[in-house]
Amino acid sequence: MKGIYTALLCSFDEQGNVNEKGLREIVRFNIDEQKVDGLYVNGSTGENFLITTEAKKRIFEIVKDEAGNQVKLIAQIGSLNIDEAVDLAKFATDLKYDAISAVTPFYYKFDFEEIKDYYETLVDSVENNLIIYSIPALTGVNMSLGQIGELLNHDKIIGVKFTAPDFFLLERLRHAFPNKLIYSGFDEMLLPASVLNIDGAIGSTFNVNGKRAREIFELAQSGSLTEALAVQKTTNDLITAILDNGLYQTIKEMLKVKGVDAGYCRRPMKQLSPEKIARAQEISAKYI
Ligand code: MN9
Repeated sequence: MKGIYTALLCSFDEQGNVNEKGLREIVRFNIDEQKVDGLYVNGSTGENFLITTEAKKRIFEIVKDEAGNQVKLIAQIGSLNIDEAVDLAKFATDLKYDAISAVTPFYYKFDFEEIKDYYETLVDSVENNLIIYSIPALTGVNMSLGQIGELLNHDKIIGVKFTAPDFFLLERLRHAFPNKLIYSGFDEMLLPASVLNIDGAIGSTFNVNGKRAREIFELAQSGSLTEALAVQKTTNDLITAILDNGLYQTIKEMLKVKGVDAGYCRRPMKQLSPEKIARAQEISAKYI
């Protein structure tokens, strides 16, 4: 389960429905062109928190059907509705997803006992392993080393997607849990995370920059830090340009330049203006 995983975008039509043909093309582009090791399905990048349960299931089905066993598949099933999360965990497990992952429950200020109950309920509901999805900047949920450790002590909780700029905590986690999977979640910080011996990375920008991400990760592992930094610098020029123009919308427009029908983002995410579409096309021409 180690390696470079794309946080998969989903293609939606202008009405916000899943565009199956476009989603299949995004899967193919990631496997065939970006050569990633796996796909993280229905995460933030997949606009998971904006769609119905039915759409989430359809996306799990389409991605599994298109990817088969060519790459590893992780299903993000976390939800504030714990019954929905259990239902999705079973659904993805039946489809033979390699692991499930769940975002920390957010919005209400759950205490750790509640967070632990949520994870145990999810992982005990299926014959599958679970990866914690920690993204404090979006959820407001900050767990300590001891708390993450308490979750990781469960046999079937096999790792964490660590999307936080806290390298002290990341190093302590790595040290404390040499046999658990730690994935870096901020693409712009892949090099420093790789230096700390992470097992892989999961990122939105890998939809268009997966090859450079792999270079950074592998160069760091082999100790070629100067070379790795040069690739991270180019990557960060690209990420800066993407973030300035609108994250998911810009990645979708970049994919369209490559012939991938990446579609639209769902409301309330806005559409790009014609000027921003032109800018996304320039970014695509420059970096992919
Ligand atoms: O899955 C992604 N997080 C979000 C990880 O989209 C919220 C990252 O890949 C970021 O999009 C990326 C840009 O900041 O690092």
